[in-house]
Amino acid sequence: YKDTEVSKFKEKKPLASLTRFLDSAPPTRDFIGALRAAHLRTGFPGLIAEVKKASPSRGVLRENFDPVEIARAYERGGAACLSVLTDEKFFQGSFDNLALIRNAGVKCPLLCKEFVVDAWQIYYARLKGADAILLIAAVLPDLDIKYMIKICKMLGLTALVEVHDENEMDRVLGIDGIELVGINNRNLETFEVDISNTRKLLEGERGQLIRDKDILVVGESGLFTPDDIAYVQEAGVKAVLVGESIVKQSDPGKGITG
Ligand code: IGP
Repeated sequence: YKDTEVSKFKEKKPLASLTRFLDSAPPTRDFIGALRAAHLRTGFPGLIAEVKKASPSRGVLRENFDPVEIARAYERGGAACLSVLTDEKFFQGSFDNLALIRNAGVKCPLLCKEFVVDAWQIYYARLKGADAILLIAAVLPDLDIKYMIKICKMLGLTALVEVHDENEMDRVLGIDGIELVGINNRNLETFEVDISNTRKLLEGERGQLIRDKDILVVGESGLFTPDDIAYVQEAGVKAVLVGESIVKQSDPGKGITG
């Protein structure tokens, strides 16, 4: 985080000037509403399509990477929302890509995919046009998650809180005000993907509590085929986050419908 665009910005601008700017920023769009509407309309999980150039486990996924072109293709293909990698170090993403897509008039609400460890990154995401931001339970203590959720609410952003095991799911279910939870099927240490993780974390009492709290669950990572989507839908998700399998297609929009 110390070498990022955000920290350079933070050094130059006092928080007061940033909050003044944010007061006049265009409103955010309803991320969860878009996912629920897509699910109701199609009967399939709402799709968050990911604009991702590269990943640590797979290297470069797409050579001719034009973020706006990909975003438009996803929108045409029927994505409900988009996820834009802003992390530079591991994913070759950028906040510029987020701003470019927002300013190109793409209507799908945008998730900023960043490793958030400092509240400043949330303000910066809002400034660059995000409608939602990722908070990863594996890297944030409960107190930070609570504090960051408050900041998100204040800024009109939706927080997607990501978990990848039972312990993280239980922590997150104990925090008030969480509306959107992502289950990552990728093991963060080994990078191995196992989509049965989604099913495992939604079984029994956990699944019941999630339904009682009306939390929308997103199945994340390693989804490639219609069978994979059907499997996580059966497990209880109403939304999915898909990157690799669609960003690699020559027409990423057709990757969605095909
Ligand atoms: C997309 P995939 O396997 O379809 O490309 O996965 C998304 O779930 C993945 O990129 C992701 C991610 C993250 C990336 C999930 N959680 C956290 C960076 C940080």
